[in-house]
Amino acid sequence: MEIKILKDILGANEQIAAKNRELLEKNKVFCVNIMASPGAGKTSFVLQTIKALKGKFKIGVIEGDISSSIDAETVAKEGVPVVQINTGGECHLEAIQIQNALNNLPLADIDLLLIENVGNLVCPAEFNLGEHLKVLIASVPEGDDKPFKYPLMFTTVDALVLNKTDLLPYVKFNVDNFVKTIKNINARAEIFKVSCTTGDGVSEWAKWLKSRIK
Ligand SMILES: Nc1nc2c(ncn2[C@@H]2O[C@H](COP(=O)(O)OP(=O)(O)OP(=O)(O)O)[C@@H](O)[C@H]2O)c(=O)[nH]1
Ligand SMILES: [Mg+2]
Repeated sequence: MEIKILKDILGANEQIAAKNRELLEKNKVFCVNIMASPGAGKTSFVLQTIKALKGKFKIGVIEGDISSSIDAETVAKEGVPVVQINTGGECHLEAIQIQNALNNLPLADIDLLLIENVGNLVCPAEFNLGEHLKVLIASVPEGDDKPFKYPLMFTTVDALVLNKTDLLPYVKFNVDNFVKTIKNINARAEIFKVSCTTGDGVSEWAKWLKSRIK
């Protein structure tokens, strides 16, 4: 019985996600769903991506959080349109919330839409939003064993960004093993090593994203 309920929720979500994708394509908007655990650096990564690409694309942002508009306020300072979704307790964004947010964004004036999902390494992976790309940010202080513990998230994404590489001298984290593990469980994922604090590696990510948009 429980399984049936879950199927119904996911089925309804898929239908709305497909509608979101239609609306995005009608407006020529490329959409990226950014997922990660709390504090991995999603907002910092959104800011770095805006900085790297704002001369080339008109960017919009959807911020997902259980509560507060802290991240939306931070991103709005970059002068891009932002909508904050508060889930009120849910640990992930769903397609219906994105549908609502899309109705509140100037889609005709956006080429690239970045969605910051709710900080969580499990639930967001189960819900398609209508996005073109799913990106996971893993960060050095979380440890290099996370692909084994949260496999769905790591196997679902199109790109894996290892953030906070500036902390590598201080934290036990084997980058080579981590990369090897990702390649084993998700061979198609592009892997980027970045520091959102120093800006290291961001240009490689921006270049790849640009190529995907075109
Ligand atoms: N050293 C270091 N700190 C970073 C880096 N990127 C982000 N941080 C710090 O990590 C903390 C969390 O960053 P956020 O960008 O807010 O992370 P988030 O994933 O958006 O967090 P939530 O939205 O709360 O889940 C902040 O103190 C950032 O300054 C990095 O590359 N290196
Ligand atoms: Mg954030």
